[in-house]
Amino acid sequence: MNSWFTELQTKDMALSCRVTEILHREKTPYQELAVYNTVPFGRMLVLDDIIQTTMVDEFVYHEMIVHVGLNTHPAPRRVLVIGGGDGGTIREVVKHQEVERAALVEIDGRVIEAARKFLPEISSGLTDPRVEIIVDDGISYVEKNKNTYEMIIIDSTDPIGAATGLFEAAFYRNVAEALTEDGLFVAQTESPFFNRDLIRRAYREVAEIFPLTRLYLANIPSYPGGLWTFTLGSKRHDPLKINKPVLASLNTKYYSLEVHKAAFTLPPFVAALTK
Ligand code: AG3
Repeated sequence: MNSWFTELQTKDMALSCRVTEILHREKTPYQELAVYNTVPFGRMLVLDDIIQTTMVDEFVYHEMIVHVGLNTHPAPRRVLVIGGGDGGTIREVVKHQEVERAALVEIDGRVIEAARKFLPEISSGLTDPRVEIIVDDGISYVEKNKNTYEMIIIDSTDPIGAATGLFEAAFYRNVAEALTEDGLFVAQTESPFFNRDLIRRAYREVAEIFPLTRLYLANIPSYPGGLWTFTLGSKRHDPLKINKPVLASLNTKYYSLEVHKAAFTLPPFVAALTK
């Protein structure tokens, strides 16, 4: 097979990779879903022609969206993941023994099914008995659940279509209310090269609602520009003041206590987005 998959990362820039096999393709009620096997990234999950996660670099994203926040909170018992139907975020959440209940609220049940079938290494955590899977709209779910979670993780697609509401002030306010009094949240907030306005606006809105707001970075080569941001909003605990050890049982490949701290060291052009 000699075909290529191309993601138009911005309207003027593309990432192409050689596909060895089309494992799955379907039109769900929400989007076009595909799983390809590729030479550079191995199996990859693609939604509406946008790369969501790949076997080669998924660990960076999933470890960093989860462990920074969970290691910051002294006793995270209930965790909510919005989006993340592939299960990679949940897989990292359930590595924390103190987590008693982890809810996954994914709007498109087909993403969960495709991940179970074609990405078992990523979706493995979905079978953990502490996990509750809810196929629903995350925006209305957080509105209905108040004062419940120590941590909320927003593992969304890019801010286009249905996901735009996950990057808005009204949603962040509902997230704050769904958190317990010392809760915190982390959202993936795109590229500091190509989504500066979005990052700046999200940061400002979170900072208006949460006493503590921090931006941090990780390297994810299959995403536009490779360098990626996460925005953390916290009611009490500061990710820069953690003194929890990193449990060996987390078994991480990117996250460590040093990386946790280093991730908040922002190059000036990124720090400028927080001012
Ligand atoms: N969420 C998607 C991150 C955005 C990727 N953007 C892009 N390739 N243009 C990842 C979900 C993984 N659980």
